[in-house]
Amino acid sequence: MSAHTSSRQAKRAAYIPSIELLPDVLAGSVLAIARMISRAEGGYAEASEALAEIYKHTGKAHIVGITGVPGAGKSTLVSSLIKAFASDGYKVGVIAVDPSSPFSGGAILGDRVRMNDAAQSCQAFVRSMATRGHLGGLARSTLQAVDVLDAAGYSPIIIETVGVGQDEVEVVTAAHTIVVLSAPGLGDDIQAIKAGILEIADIHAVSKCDKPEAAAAVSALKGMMALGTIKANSGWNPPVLPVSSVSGERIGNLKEAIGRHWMHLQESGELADRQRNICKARILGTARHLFQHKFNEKADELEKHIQAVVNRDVDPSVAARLLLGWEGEVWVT
Ligand SMILES: Nc1nc2c(ncn2[C@@H]2O[C@H](COP(=O)(O)OP(=O)(O)OP(=O)(O)O)[C@@H](O)[C@H]2O)c(=O)[nH]1
Ligand SMILES: [Mg+2]
Repeated sequence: MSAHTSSRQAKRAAYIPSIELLPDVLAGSVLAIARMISRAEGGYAEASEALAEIYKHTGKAHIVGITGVPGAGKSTLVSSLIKAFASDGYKVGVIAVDPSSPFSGGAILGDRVRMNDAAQSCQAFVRSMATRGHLGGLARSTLQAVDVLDAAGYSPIIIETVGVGQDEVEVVTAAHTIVVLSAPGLGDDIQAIKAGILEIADIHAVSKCDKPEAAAAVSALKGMMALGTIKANSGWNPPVLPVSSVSGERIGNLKEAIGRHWMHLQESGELADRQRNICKARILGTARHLFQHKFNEKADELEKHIQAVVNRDVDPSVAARLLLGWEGEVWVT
């Protein structure tokens, strides 16, 4: 037997079934948590029972989404927030969704180093998850990773994601508090308008306030809030907060605003509605992905329907219903 084969066998022998990792995950073992997240990310069927068990232990953490256009300063801000929350005694979890784009490969490595530095000094848990190759499964596995951290006692749990793409928006809207980060001087004042993510903000942060251009971005955002261009969530007026991760300036303000929003959700009773909405979105998101998966399996059948529609034998809506095995007369517009 070659050394290679025996080391592979040893590895296989060392595989601990996910369900057996569960007590260690709940006890906060970093190794068990990391393994469980890998299995969620890898879509291991074997892990689904453990993840279902884990879900029963969730619902305690404050989940904070941080989003913004590429280069807005999200990762740098997350590193600063880790330190700020940890110094108040919080056990911070971070899931950073990497766009895996060829343009940000270097930045991601830099992010990891920076965040890991912040994490190591404060016992925070930081994990990057790649989007590449995960089309459709990203939201599911990211939120399962959040579940793992929640069950293990982390709070707040920060999800960092670039605000483009349906999956990323799905991820960030699963947070209780959403921070949209805008950066000054990246073309126009408020790039996030174009990305359509301003509306989802509970808190607007403007990064790089050590730069003089930041003031213009802050006043433009405040002006839009005053004009009602951006819809405010009921009973909560989203603040516009300049921050600088470089000078550390006003990171405390952002930390306090995040805490204040969490209190607001609890005191106003809005938290229950948000929780319901998050559950609904997770069910529907997963159902949509399962459907997509089913369609992918039916590629040959779809080909036949396409040909039939091209030939004018059937119309597209009949073909769609045949593809779905849709019974009855329901007319969907
Ligand atoms: N001057 C200044 N530069 C900053 C600040 N925050 C971030 N930067 C710089 O802005 C660049 C982008 O920061 P990142 O934190 O990687 O931005 P990001 O939003 O995570 O980027 P992606 O993950 O690629 O979308 C880096 O060169 C940072 O050093 C800040 O507060 N002040
Ligand atoms: Mg980043």
